[in-house]
Amino acid sequence: MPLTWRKGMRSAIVAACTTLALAMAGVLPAGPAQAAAPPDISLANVKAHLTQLQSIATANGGNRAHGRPGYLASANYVRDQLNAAGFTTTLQSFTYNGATGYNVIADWPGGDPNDILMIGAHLDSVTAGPGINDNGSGSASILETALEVSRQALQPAKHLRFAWWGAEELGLRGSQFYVNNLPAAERARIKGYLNFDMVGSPNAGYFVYDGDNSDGTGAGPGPAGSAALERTIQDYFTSIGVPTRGTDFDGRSDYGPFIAVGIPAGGTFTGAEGIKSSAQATLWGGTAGQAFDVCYHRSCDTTANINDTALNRNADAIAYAVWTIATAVPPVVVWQDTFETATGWTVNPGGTDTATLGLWERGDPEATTSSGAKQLGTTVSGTNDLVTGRLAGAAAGDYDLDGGVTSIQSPPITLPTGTLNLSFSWYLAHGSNASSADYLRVRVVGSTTTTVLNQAGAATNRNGAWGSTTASLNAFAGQTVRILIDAADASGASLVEAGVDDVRITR
Ligand code: PHI
Ligand code: ZN
Repeated sequence: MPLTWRKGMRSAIVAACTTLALAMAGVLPAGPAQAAAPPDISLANVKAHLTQLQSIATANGGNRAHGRPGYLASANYVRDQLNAAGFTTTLQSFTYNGATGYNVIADWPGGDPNDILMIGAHLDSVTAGPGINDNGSGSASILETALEVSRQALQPAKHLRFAWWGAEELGLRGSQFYVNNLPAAERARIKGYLNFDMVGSPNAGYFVYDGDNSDGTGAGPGPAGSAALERTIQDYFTSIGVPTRGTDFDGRSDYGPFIAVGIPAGGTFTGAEGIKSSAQATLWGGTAGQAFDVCYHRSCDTTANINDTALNRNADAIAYAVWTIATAVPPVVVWQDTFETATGWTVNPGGTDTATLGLWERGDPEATTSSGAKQLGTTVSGTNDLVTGRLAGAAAGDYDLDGGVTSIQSPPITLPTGTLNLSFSWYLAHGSNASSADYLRVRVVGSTTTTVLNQAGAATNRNGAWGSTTASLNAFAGQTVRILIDAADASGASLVEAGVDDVRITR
């Protein structure tokens, strides 16, 4: 970044950053949380780290910039604290602009190595000043959070990895180097990245990265899972009664390289050179018509350039997110059927079915097409699924569902108590000769009956495509239930096909 800000520069940078290709694939984080109680992070401790970073800058020409001695001293300060607290640390070096830069990477031993939550902040300043808000604030907040993980001897379900990035101010150089050098297998293990860049701005706003693109501005949504990270952070601010607003994934901080490879991201931001509007001043207090951080990238970004309230709230939000996400108990599969083997499903359990052809069966389905895919020859997992007549026949209308209703019932399933979810994959396909009387329906039958899927046909062409449905089974906790699936071609001869696969109940 140039040292002086010129009119129009931000929009130019935003445009450039927004054109970065953002891979949108990703893996959702584990489901419902049952987290360990998040701690209150000590503001005094966070500020003590800022005092140290200020002293480092003061002793090294007034900055902590890439390639300057104040940067390496900052990296060593952070790393020493983490080593003493039991983290496994790495000083990852890279070269940029003819100077050596460093990322500090700190792994907390334990947790699922295939389910990593990363938390990062850039540790470099610009050359103009000590960079205490930008980004001593994020660096100190995640450092104190990591030290609290150690004090509590936290045993999270997820593996925790903290990172302090070098050369962010020169274009995300450290985080880009880290992501570029991750082996593909290791990249796939990182299920989420939380970024904290400027979290103590003197004229603070409370911004949360807009993972779901609910604001509809700038870049699109983050990779799948980003919305859940945004919600978790928002939950904390809601709990303390502080309203938040979204901030676009414009690519101006170290989440950029992560979302570009499909890793879900989230985080907070209290504002930089942008001007606080009067609406924002009404919402949060502070001064309308003034920058969130008047000392952004200036020599006055010192320990005097910190809003303690904003810093305190954000440090606590970081700990809340880390504890909530990393200690969430991953859902346990209570029961599942992938239909690879016979487990005791019963066709026509009530003896009242009227279908004459295409009755439910378990098997290896043959594909049919008629104005597009109808019966799917592929399953969601393995070779077999539940299908309305697995054979294709000579024409799509052979072995499709005809004549009325076909039903199939699972064996009895004894549910434990607790928070239960049912999920399954399904499709309904029909020709334009079908009608709204045709359907695919899935019900759960216990002491009461709940319909979890009721997909009606229509007099239009609908191609077969696997989708999935999730429903709560909390109302059936502790009961023995059966899953009842029926499909109907109820409006005279028309082309109707249906399939179900991977029925799973998790707690
Ligand atoms: N976060 C700094 C530096 C920066 C600008 C980094 C643009 C990346 C990009 I793309 C800033 O916003 O000024
Ligand atoms: Zn900056």
